[in-house]
Amino acid sequence: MNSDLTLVFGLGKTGYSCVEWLSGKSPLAVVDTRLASDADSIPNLSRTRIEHPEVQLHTVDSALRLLPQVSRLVVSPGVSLNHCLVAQARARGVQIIGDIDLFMQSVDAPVYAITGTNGKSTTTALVGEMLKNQGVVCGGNFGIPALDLLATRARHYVLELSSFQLERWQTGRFEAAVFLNVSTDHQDRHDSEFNYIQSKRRIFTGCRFAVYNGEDPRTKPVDSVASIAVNEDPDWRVVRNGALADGHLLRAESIALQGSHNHFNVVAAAAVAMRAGADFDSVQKVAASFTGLPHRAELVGELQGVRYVNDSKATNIGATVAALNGFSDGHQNVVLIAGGDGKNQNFEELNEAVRNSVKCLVVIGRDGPDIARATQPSSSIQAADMADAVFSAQRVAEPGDVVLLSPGCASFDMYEGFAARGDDFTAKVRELSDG
Ligand code: UMA
Ligand code: ADP
Repeated sequence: MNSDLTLVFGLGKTGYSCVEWLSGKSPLAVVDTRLASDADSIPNLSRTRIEHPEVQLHTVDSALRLLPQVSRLVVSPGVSLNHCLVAQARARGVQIIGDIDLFMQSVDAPVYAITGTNGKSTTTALVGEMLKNQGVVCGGNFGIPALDLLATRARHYVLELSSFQLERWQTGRFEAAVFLNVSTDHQDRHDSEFNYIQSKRRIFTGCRFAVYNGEDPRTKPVDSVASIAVNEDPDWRVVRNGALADGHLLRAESIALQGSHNHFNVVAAAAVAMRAGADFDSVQKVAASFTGLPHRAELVGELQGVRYVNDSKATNIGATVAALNGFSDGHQNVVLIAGGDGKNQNFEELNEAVRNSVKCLVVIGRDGPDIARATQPSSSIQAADMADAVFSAQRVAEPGDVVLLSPGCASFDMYEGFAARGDDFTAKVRELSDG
């Protein structure tokens, strides 16, 4: 029996990009768990049937029977490597890879890769802006699957990489690799925090240049490589009055992004962009003009002296702590809306930040009540939905306060994703101002 079939596991954004890339190059089949039970909800199913009728579509059961013909299994990031199909494929000697391997096998320009628990997207976007005039494209976990970037002949590729993408990546080496920070996340998918950190550290494998967090040894490459340790290297650090990039001062008032965590992102981005050829002038201009991506500490509006901030992308405790520290005035001036799918996190890690800055905690979603129990805020409200949460927050907020949506949780118990949650918050705030 012929055994040169490539089987793509998952037909989301990544899976479809693999189908598009491999179509015509390799005999191809796709498996998706939802094909057996909920095929209508698979976003790219009809597109695959129409555009790639030659691609075989399989349930997990039929894919298991197909394994003797399969030489490589391309596993989407959302699929656990412990899945029985992956385990059985591995046992048969099938090569297990991800889309980043297919990308690295074909790309012919330097690739800069960025990981960390928080700040990946912001740092990726900053590097993209700093290299804007130098033929750069950005993607990966950032939203555009890596393989789709190959449609553009670029001089530089910047990839945001998640722990899921990194744990299955095997091929190639990055021109520069960045590991920003670690806090608890994705404990529902990685067996332990150690495994989560190990997955992220794989980013440094064979890299030519490393950028890491000088204050967190867990982000440091194991092998010796040219590197910058942000906040340890005297020329690359966040300082009281701004940030230093290659020893040049970016004054705080000339950095558009707020908060020391964002200043850290600016320094890390500058380290990569300057390595890739950007000059300090470009770094300075971007630092002054880049106000941030949507759903990350985004100011939605100000009503009766209260600022409303959408930080829906804060899907873990570390991000919520950074937001609370950023918006705290040293008193309890934040009305925090938090909750959702808690991914088995220990919410007690929020205690100190909640104690220091939260006037009232408004909880939403499945695990919201756990946050209230774990953090014991001075006051808390259980909201039925986002409309109720925004309305309740408005009632307790006083001039000078901030109503902050920074859930510290994934959104999937209530929404399709963090963007839908942030859009809902924004819409409900706008209704307040219309009403
Ligand atoms: N599927 C199965 N079996 C499973 C799990 C999923 O068949 O056990 C199928 C689903 O039915 C669905 C498809 O796989 O049809 C979805 O694949 P996916 O979950 O890998 O998602 P993609 O649409 O391919 O999007 C992925 C990233 N998603 C995840 O890692 C969960 C996107 O990151 C990324 O933008 C995209 O690839 C392009 O690279 C999103 C994300 O939430 C933003 N990332 C996490 C995060 O940032 O915290 C890691
Ligand atoms: P990621 O892509 O890693 O999720 P984002 O740039 O989208 O990172 O930001 C996600 C969340 O983390 C936002 O709530 C943002 O305010 C917060 N954040 C951004 N940079 C950092 C950082 N360096 N440390 C901690 N939190 C951060």
